[in-house]
Amino acid sequence: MLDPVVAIATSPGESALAVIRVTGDDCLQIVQQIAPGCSPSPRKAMHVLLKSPKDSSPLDDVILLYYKAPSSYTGEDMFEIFCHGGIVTVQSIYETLVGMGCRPAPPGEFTKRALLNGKMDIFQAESIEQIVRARSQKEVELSLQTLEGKLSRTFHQLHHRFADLQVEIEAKISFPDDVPSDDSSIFIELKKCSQELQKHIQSFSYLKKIQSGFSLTLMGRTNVGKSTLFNALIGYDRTLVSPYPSTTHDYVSEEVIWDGFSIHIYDTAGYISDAVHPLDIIFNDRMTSLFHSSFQLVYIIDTVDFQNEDLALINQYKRSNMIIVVNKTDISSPDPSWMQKLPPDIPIVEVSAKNKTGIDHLIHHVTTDIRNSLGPSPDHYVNERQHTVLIRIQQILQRLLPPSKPFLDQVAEDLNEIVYILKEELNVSHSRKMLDDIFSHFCIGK
Ligand SMILES: Nc1nc2c(ncn2[C@@H]2O[C@H](COP(=O)(O)OP(=O)(O)O)[C@@H](O)[C@H]2O)c(=O)[nH]1
Ligand SMILES: [Mg+2]
Repeated sequence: MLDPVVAIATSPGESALAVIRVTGDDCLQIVQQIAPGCSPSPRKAMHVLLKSPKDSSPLDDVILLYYKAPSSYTGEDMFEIFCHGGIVTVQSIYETLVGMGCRPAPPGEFTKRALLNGKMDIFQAESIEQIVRARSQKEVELSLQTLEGKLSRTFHQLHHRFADLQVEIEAKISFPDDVPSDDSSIFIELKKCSQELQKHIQSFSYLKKIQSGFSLTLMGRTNVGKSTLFNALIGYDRTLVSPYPSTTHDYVSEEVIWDGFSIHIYDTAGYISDAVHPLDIIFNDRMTSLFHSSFQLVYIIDTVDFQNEDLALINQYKRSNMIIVVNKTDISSPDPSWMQKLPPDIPIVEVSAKNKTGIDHLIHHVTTDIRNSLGPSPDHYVNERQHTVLIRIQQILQRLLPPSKPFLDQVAEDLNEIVYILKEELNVSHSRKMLDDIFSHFCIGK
């Protein structure tokens, strides 16, 4: 076991509860000094009044959980103290423990110890941070697959395949008379490995897309109900709605999570067709770049006030991932003669933003467009660091595949390098620098 460390595992500020974690050598004796008379049983919650070891003044009324090594997150003796939230109690317990010899834990120290003690491998360790930092449910779902061990199995399988090839080639080079002279099976297997690698490399771009989220911009003439729809979509009254034209200036944005995806919705003042004022011209420029950079454009029409200008703007901004919303259908159904003028290849959704009808239908259209743009979801994904490792291997592999015609000696040499890289990834004793790099991005207490 390593020296004892302590960390506040929850965010600072007022809250019902906070969690303090202690792990390492002597942590049982240390905690017993602030929980006098308490002899904790492993994995059994205990209700305890913590006291200062100096003057026995009360620190807080808490729940203590003791995990005995090796059955703990870190693999060492470990405690979790569930105390009252807020600034004072949490800090006083934390400082008392530091005063008693617990070192403040650096970021990721608990997971780093779990890795060093063989409780998890590097992929699982990284997935924990990915879950904590996830911006969407989809990312959590995929990170949980890595935590469960899918990515570890992928790297192990790749390592086995390359190591088998390595043995086969070494045999061909050392005993050319004893093994078949045809090398084609080796190159077929190398190609298959390269295709497999490519699949995992591509999972990173899937991750990047879901991490950066999607943007949706509401567009349309003034008073068609953009802000009303915006508020209906985000679920509360964020922007001002009024019957007066130009209520919204500039644009406002809010994030929603639909179907596990993070989406930034922009409410705009639309587009000023007769702009002459310099401010209106600047505003139009900003709107235009927002329309172009948005993943999804939602053009809103007022069912009782459909204008030629709507048709002109729709045709001007027509593109994929565009939806036409016919709003205010609580007042009247859309006029069929107008509807037939709309481009037939853009989906149309009828809503009443005021009564919040048709909203689910609109959301369904948006999430379907997101899914279509992403393509099939990978089973799990690689993060940036793992992506760099796979790219490095793929670059080496490319030297061995057509149109190159390498000698077996060259193949053997390159395979040695690939096997070495994969071994380094799977090895429990990673270099200190690699661990420091990885864990420096973690949260404190994780
Ligand atoms: N009847 C009805 N009125 C609506 C609906 N959506 C918006 N409005 C009204 O239309 C006016 C303009 O709405 P607003 O959201 O500010 O439009 P914006 O200028 O496009 O942002 C307000 O008086 C809203 O109450 C709707 O679905 N039905
Ligand atoms: Mg508005």
